[in-house]
Amino acid sequence: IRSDDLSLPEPTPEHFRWSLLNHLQYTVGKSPEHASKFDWRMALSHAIRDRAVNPWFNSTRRTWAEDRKRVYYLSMEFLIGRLLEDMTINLGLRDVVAEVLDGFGLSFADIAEGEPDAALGNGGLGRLAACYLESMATVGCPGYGYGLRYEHGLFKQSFDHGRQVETPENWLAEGTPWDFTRTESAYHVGFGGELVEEDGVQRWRPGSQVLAAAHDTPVVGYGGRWANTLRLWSAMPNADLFDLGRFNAGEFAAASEPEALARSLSRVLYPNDTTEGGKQLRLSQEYFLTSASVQDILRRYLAAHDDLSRLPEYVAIQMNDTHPAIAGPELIRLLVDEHGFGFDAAVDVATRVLGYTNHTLLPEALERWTVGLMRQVLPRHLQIIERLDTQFVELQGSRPDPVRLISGDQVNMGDLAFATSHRVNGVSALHSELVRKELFPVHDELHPDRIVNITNGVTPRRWLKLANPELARLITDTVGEGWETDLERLRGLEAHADDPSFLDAFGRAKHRAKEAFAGWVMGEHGLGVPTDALFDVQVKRLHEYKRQLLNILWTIARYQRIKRDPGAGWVPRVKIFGGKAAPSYHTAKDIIRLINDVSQIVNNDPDTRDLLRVVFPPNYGVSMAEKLIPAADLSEQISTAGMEASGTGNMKFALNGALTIGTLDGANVEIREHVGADNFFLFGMTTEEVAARRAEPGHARAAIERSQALRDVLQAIAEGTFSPDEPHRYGGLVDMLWNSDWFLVASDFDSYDAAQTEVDRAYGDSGRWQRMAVLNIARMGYFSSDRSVREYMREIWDIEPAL
Ligand code: 26M
Repeated sequence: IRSDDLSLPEPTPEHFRWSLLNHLQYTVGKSPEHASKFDWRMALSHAIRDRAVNPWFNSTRRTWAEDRKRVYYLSMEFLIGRLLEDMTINLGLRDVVAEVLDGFGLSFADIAEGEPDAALGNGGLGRLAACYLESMATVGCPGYGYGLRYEHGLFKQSFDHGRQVETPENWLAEGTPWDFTRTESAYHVGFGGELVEEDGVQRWRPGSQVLAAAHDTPVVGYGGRWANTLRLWSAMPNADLFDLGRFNAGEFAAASEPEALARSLSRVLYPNDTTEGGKQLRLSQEYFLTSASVQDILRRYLAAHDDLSRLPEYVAIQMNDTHPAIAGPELIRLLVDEHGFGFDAAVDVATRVLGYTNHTLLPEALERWTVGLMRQVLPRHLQIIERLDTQFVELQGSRPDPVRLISGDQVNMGDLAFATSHRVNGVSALHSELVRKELFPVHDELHPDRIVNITNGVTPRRWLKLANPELARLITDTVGEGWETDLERLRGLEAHADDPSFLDAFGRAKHRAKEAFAGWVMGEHGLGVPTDALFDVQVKRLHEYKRQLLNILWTIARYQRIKRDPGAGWVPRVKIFGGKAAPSYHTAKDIIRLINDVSQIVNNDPDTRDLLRVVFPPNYGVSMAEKLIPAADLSEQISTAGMEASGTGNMKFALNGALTIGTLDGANVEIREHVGADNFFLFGMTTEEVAARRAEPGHARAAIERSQALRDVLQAIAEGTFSPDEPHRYGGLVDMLWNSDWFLVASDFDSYDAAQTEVDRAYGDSGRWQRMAVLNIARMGYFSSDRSVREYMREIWDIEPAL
C-alpha cells in the first residue's frame, strides 16, 4: 500500500461525521451516549489532525524531492495557545465541523473552549514565534520550529486580595492530541565533564548525558496547501541514570535523583521576560534545545548530502534572541571535532548559516553567563568562544577599548550571537536603528551590511478570522475573499469609510464583540462590565517600561474629576487591564496590586460606577486576548519611547478596529505612519527627549510640581485612599515617582492626559470614531506576519517560497 492509497476522501459532512465517531470509539474508547465534552474534543482533534497529515507528508516529500533549502527557527518559546480551531480554519473545515457537531447537539465554540492553551512562552517573543510558524506554512517556506516541550508552561495567575499568586500550569495533564512522539529521533546532549587530548586534538568528554526526544506537531498553513513541523524536545534520562542497585537497597529517592535532574531540563518554562542571571538550569535548557536541534539539522542534511561546506546553501538557522546563541559554538564544535573542519572554515560555515533576531535593548535583558559557569557546563564551547573572542579583538585592529565577547568574567551572548551570524535584525524600524547606534555600534562598523530591519507582524488568520468572526465576515462581504492571505486587500475598506451603513455594520460587530467579552468575564470571573462604555484596554506583561502605572494613575485622576464634577458629560469608560508579573519582580507586583485596589474603590463608589469601571481579569494569555482584542475601542501602547522593541499587541488591536493611544515607540511609529496621524492618538516624549530628560536632575519632582492633577493623584495614593487598611502600602511606588522615575511616568503624564481628552472628544462623535477605526483596519495590511516572513526569506534566509 502506498501512502497515496491511504488518502482521505473529500471532507464531506458524511465522512467527517464517520471520522468523528470512529475516533470517539477507537481512539477515545467512548460511545456517543457516554462521551463527555472532553471526549468529544479529543475525538474531534484527532479527526482534524488526520486531515493535517496529507498536506504535511506532501510538503515534506516535496522539500526532499526538490532538495530545498529549509529554515530552522530556534526558540526557547512558542506561545501557540489553542490549536483546534486554528487547524480547523486553516484546513478549511470550520463549516463542516460546525454542521457535524450541531447534528450531535454540540457547539464547536463550546468544545473548542475546553482546550488548554499551550502557554510555552512568556509574551511577545514567544507569540511572535507562533505567528511566524503559521505564516511560514501559509506562504510555503519550508521550515521547522525547534523548541522545548515544557511540562509546565507559564504559571497560572490568580489574585488574593489583589495580590498576584502563581500556581503551576499543567497543560499536559490530560494529554495532548496534537503531537506525534518520535522516540526514534533522540539525541544525546552532553554536559560538564572535561577536555582531554587525543592524538594531539582536544576532545570533550561530557560528565553526563541527557536524551532529547522529539515530539512533532504539524503546522498547517491557511488553505492547507503547505505544512511544516514544530519539533519540541523533551528531556529523558539515559536508562543508566536510574540506579537499580540503590533502588533495590530501598533508597528510592536517591535512586531517582539523577533521573529527576535530567527531566528538569524540560520541566518548566522560566517565567521571566528579562534575564535573572546566574541560573545553571537555564543555561542547560538553552544548550539542550540548541544541541538537539543542531544535531537533528546536520543529520537531516547529511541524509541527502555529504559536503558540509555547502551547508549554507541548504540550511538557515534563525536564533530567536540570544537564548539559543550557543548554536554558533555548537555548530563550530561539531564541524571541527566531529567532521574534520579547520577552525576558520567551521566559523565561516556557521556564520553563513546563522541569523540572530534581537528583541530588546534593556541592559538587564542581555544574557551574560559567567566564565566559571560556562566552564562547568560547557567547557569545550567556552574554549571555542575564547578563540572567537581573540579573533574578534584582532579584527578591531588598534581600537583602544575593543568590544569583547568575554569581558571580565562574563560571556556576552549578544556579542557572540552577532559575531557568529551573517544577519542581525531588529523587530521594528526604530528598534533596528537603536540596535545599530546604541547596542552594536562597533560590530556595525566592522560589518556594515549585517544589521537589517524586519518589522514584526501578526497572523490575520488567528487574530482576525478566528478571534473576530463577525468582523471577518463583514470584511469578506465588503472586499471579497482572499484578504486572509493578501492582507493588503483590506485597503478596499477605505472606499467604505464614509458609508453610514457600512460604519453601522462595523459598529454592530464591535458591539457584539463587547457583549461577548462582557458575558465571558461575568461568567468566568463575576466581573460586571457595561457594554455601552468605551473599552480602554492595556494587556501585556507587567513591566515598568510598559507603564501600566501611567495608565492607572490617569484612571485615578479621572475618578477624582468625576467625583468633583459628576455632571460634566463624561464619556463612560471601562479600563481593562491584563498581564502577569515575573514572580520576583516586586515593583510590577505592587502595580498589579494597586490596579486591583483602585478597582475595588472605583467600582464600588455609587458616584462613579456608571461612568468609570476598572477590571483586571486574572491570567491573561492567548485565549483571553482572542476574546478581548476584538472588543477593544482603545489600545494602550504607552511605553517610554525607545524601550518597547516593537510590540505586536498594538498590531492586533488596530487590525480589529481599536484606535491606539501611544508613544513614538517600537512599531507604533510605523503603525501611525500607515494608518495616518489623524487616526492615532499620539503623546509623550521622543527617544531623544527621553535621553535628555533623564539627564536632568530632579526631573520627576519638577514634573509632578507642574501637574496639579498628578499631585492630587499621588496624594490620594499616599493617604491610603485605595488601601484604607494599610495607608502606606504604596509608599515605595509614590516615593519612586517623586525621586527617580526612570520610566518618566511623571514627565509624560500631562501629555497623556491631553491625548485622553482627545480620545473622549473623538468617541463622543461615534461616526467620526468609527471612520477612524475603519481606516485603521484598512491600512494594517503591512503588519501581516506573511509580509515579515517573506522579508526574512529574502533578506536573511535566501529561501524561495515553495508555493
Ligand atoms: C531570558 C532568560 C531567562 C528567562 C527568560 C528570558 C527571557 C524570556 C523572554 C527574556 C526575554 C524574553 O522575551 C522578550 C520579549 O518578549 N521581547 C518582546 O519581543 C517582541 C517580539 O519581537 C516585541 O514585540 C516586544 O517589544 C519585546 O518586548
